[in-house]
Amino acid sequence: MGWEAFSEERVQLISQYIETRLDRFEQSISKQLHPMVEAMRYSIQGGGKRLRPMLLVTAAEYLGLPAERVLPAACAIEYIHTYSLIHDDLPALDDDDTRRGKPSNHKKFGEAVAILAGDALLTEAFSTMLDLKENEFSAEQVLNCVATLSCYSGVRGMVGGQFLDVTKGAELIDSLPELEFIHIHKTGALILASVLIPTCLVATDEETKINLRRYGKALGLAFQISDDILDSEANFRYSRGPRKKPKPNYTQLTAPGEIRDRLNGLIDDAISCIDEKKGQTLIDIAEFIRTRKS
Ligand code: GRG
Repeated sequence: MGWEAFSEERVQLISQYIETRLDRFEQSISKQLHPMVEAMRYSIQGGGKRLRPMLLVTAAEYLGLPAERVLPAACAIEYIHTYSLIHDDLPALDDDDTRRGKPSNHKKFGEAVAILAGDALLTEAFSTMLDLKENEFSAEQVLNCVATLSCYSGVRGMVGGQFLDVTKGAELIDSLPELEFIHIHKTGALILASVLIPTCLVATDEETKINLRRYGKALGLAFQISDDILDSEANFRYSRGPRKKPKPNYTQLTAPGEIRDRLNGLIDDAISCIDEKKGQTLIDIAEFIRTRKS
């Protein structure tokens, strides 16, 4: 099976699980709360690439775990990612009217509901992660997944990176290491968590763990760099209207050729950590990030 067909099949499997999980959740709560679930569903079904759950499932398969067994963890990571996008679009943060080609959550449901939809996805992520218990993992393994998700999505990871991004301001970030520190946390941490979580679920030798960590770290930063490149190449993509604050960006601190070199270096490094005999899909994902157009 080629990469595209495989990726489509995987995205379908993940999306199907996400929908079923949300349906089950809706059925378990009072009818008067169903509009809350509608706001959660609106963003989670919003046509994202499902990159993080794809990575999680693929890293799990690399370690010998079937995709189906880790779907609760894949769903949890997409919930966290989606909550972060809903909150990032709010007027207090990035003030974006659209997301994934449609009105952002607060434009559709209002700010108060959007804040709560993000909060709900964040909390449900941890409850979803606990569903791993149904797939014959031990309590200790599941707890380690919860600890990893909480570490990389919280202040030590994504939230911390976002805090620095918001409070420092583009004009105060004047060096590449400083910019990369923010990107490694804001965007990279969740991508790294996606490949680390499967290592909590199966006995993994130290060398493989170290290599997967290096792969995830390199890929996380590479993803943000590719995002900056896409931003600078297609102004319309995230055109920053008059309401928006300038964002720290690679293109402001490096020459165009240098950004590409940094991206290529990171992707090559990520690929070098993977055993190509069993990790072709992890390599394909890295190559996708090198050349992605969306
Ligand atoms: C609000 C706590 C909090 C955190 C927000 C990641 C983030 C932190 C904000 C998103 C800002 C942004 C657009 C960063 C660029 C990289 C990025 C995360 C892009 C969106 O991810 P994709 O391309 O999105 O995987 P899809 O829609 O495909 O899921």
